[in-house]
Amino acid sequence: MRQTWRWFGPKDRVTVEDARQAGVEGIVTALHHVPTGDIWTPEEIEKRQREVAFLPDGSMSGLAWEVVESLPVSEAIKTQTGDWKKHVASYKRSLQNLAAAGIEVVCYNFMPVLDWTRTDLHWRVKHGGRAMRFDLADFAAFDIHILKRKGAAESFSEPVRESAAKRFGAMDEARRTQLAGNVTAGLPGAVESWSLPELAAHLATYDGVTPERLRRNLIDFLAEVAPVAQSLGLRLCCHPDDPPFPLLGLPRIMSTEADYRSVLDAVDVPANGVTFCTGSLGARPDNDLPAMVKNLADRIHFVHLRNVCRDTDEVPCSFFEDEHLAGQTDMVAVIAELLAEERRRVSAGRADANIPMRPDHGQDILDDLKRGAQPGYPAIGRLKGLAELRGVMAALKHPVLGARG
Ligand code: DNO
Repeated sequence: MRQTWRWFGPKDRVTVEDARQAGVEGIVTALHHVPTGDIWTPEEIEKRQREVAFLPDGSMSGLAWEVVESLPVSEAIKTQTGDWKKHVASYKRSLQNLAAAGIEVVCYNFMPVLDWTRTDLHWRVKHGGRAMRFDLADFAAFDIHILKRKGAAESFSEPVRESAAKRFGAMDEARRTQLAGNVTAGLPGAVESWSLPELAAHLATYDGVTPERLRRNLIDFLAEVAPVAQSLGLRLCCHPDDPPFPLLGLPRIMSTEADYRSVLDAVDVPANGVTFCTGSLGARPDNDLPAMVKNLADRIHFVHLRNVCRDTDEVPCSFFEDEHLAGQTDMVAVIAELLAEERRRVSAGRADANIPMRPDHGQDILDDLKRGAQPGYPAIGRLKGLAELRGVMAALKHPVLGARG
């Protein structure tokens, strides 16, 4: 697998030089500053390519921008309202500009209103480091008591509602503000950040948008852009919902294998593919991740490897981001399936046999606790994850093990 590393651009406190020392082969980034719906121009793309290729002292980094994460899909496209047709046209143009710049893999998501969501960004784990956590009772406390969304209480079970009321009662003002900020202010890479009234207004735009409707809108979008991507030699890959269940009464439609299957089959071109994120999909006990890799294999264009530990086996549930080889996802089995797919691609003569992966998220450990990098994207925690994953890949590819297995 091709080892890549997410970089948020010049403001990222984990630099391209750091990525180089981590030993990665390529960079994953985006033009986070371009408003959603606008065209990514050749000039802006080239500028970011230079920022990746050259270190501050003017020497070459030896790294290139290989994967876009993300080329965001506007709310207008998701709801098919307002300027959505114009945004689709801009999206196609951005794809053309990326292809002309030599970038082939483009990740996006189709989560309404919120991208990934956590209630704690620096939750203390047993070893004293910090990790991200999604706590269902805290989330319910936000939804019912802070946002005060109509219908919120009914979206949770009675025990969760009760814990939420207790939690909310015990929270001081600072924690309430922090919790609201964690949910609404947009985590790294998320394109939008809302105030509470703005969030409520955006939620209202989904009144009457059923999961079936949202899926149809995604398919309509892909019917437009996937053939363009295909003709340009690009690979589009949809990131799963994170967490993989509905929140705030919004539909979520990319949470399971069946969700992916229906969308891949509906627009049946190789460029319509999957970002296989083990951390997102792993937050549902009914997702069998190694089996999902096997079944979706030929359309997996990009991989995020990380692990979660769920508190219970219910959907929805609370979870925290565990170490890459801990948690409930059988990471060795997932990687074995991915390597098997790479071998199949080699035999089929596919040019995309080396699938880009990145160590996704990491716990804050050691000096990460002082660096103040983007939540979930520390230097050392990610490097530790990458080192462990690299060990698994090396072992699984070793001829001795291959011969025995
Ligand atoms: C979180 C990320 C997501 C992802 C987008 C892709 O760490 O994996 O924000 O970048 O959902 O569109």
